[in-house]
Amino acid sequence: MTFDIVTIFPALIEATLAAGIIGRAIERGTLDVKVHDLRDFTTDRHRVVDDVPYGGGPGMVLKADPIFRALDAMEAVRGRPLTVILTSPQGRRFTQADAQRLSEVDHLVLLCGRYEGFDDRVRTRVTEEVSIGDYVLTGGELPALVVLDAVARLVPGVVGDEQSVAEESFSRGLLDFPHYTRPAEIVERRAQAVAQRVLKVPDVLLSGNHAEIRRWRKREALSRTLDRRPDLLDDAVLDEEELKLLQELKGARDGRD
Ligand code: JD8
Repeated sequence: MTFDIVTIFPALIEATLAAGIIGRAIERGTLDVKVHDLRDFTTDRHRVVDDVPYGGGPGMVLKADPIFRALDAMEAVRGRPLTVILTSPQGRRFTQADAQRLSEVDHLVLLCGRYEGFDDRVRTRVTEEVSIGDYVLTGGELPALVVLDAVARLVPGVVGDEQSVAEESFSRGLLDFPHYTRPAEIVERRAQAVAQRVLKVPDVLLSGNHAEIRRWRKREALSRTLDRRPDLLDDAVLDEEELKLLQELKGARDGRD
């Protein structure tokens, strides 16, 4: 899969993409990410990408013309219409379902805004406008990286273990179960503590009983989801065992409150 990212901060994008799973997928050629400096698509001597807003007011607006030139150049290379994603606070909320859907296309353009955003006429070339959440950021680079990360990790071959991607609980609509690694006991030593505590790994995980472990993980994932994100249960895809466990957990909970 290929991503073209247009930004006035190419170094920020490149540094982030060099690390971790995405970085390795780029090295292997499973992913191709081209980062374009918006200033390379200006035509004036000072490479100006922004201007004052019509109607007055504070802040600057990204000019439409460099964006149009960047998109025209990419379209000429690809030889077909582009799928252009714009990240902005005005976008629809970006979800895992969007990541899933976009991972099936073979090329995406991500436009990163700054300042007060783009000249609105840029939107004539935008396929989808998405927001990553309800908080205010200073620009579109971090949102574009979030979208790329969520989409790219669903592309076959990017994450080593295909099975873990398919089974991970968020894509099934649940929160993850708790994870532990060695040692089996940690003696907590805190300067102000009256007594020392021993932090143990749940016995079931050391039991070697894989049917029991699977069931415990299901229960924990459901319990956490019920506690922290009950809204997710409305759309979760649950098997028969999970539905039964959920009824039990809800029953135990009603007994308490
Ligand atoms: C793109 C410019 C900053 C936005 C004036 C300061 C997404 N969830 C999200 N929060 N913020 C963004 C986002 C913010 C951006 C740009 C995305 C380009 N800004 C602007 C409008 C008000 N500021 C985002 N996705």
